[in-house]
Amino acid sequence: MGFYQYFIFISLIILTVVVILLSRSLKKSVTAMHGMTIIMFYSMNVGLTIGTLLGGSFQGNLYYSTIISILLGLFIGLISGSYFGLLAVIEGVMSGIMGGMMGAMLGEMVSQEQMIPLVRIFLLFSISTIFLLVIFSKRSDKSNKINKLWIIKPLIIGTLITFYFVEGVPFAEKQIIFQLKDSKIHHPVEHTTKKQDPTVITIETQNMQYTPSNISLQKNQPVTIIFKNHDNIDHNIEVEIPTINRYQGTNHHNHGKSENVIFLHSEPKHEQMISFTPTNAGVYEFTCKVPGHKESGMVGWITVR
Ligand SMILES: [Cu+2]
Repeated sequence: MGFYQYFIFISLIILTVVVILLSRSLKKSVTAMHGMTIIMFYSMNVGLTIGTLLGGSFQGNLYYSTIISILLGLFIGLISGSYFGLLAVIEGVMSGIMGGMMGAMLGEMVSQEQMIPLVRIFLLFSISTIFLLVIFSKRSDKSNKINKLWIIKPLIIGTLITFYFVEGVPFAEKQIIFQLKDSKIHHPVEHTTKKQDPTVITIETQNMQYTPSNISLQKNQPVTIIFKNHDNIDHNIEVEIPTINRYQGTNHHNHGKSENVIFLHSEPKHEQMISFTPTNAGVYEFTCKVPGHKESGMVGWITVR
């Protein structure tokens, strides 16, 4: 948890207080149906914001980020729906749980750089709840008392929200982007300049990328592949390639893969290795089988000559 995470959490706490206060003053001029819809919208988006943020920040710990996001979503739905009655509370609680759960999975599956714009989108939706409350309350309002009040207030609220998104959010995002860059500088992936035995090839993963992603092997020449995972999340390599003399050094699990499938799975900050001799020339695609990782760019190619 860094500055960015606290910034988003404090924003959500302030926003929830604003939504609750608005609900209290507008509950008479908002219909039950509108109230339910607004609370569903709010809880779902806050759940998604929290879930994406926690899922992305604690990658590799999907269980904990999901549980915490669900509990926070539930709590937000419970307190924000309270002025609109029991149905709004039920709606809010369920939406908060669902948003938190889906957000956590989303945050787990994307890279930390991709998490930042997603959090911003869900945050923007969450804040839009203020406008929904104002719009729906006006429509059903019979007296002009509240309307007069809201001639000035939309300007103030609009200005505050614009300032928040133009100055506040980018400032907080810069802090986490610095952190992410910093972690890359302090733990650099050693690139291929190191002289290595030609029969030992190291494939490393960092930020959902294989380095190198293109490797060349000699037909009928034994090779050892070392798979080093620098990320905070599990990764693997699976490739269908005809081989003989397969010897899997450190991976003791039998994954039930067929004869011609090479499979290396590595936990965060761990490494695995396998030795084999490729027997057929060709180009073989390898990918990470963790859901979403191939789509995020975890693809590479082995060329056997
Ligand atoms: Cu992966």
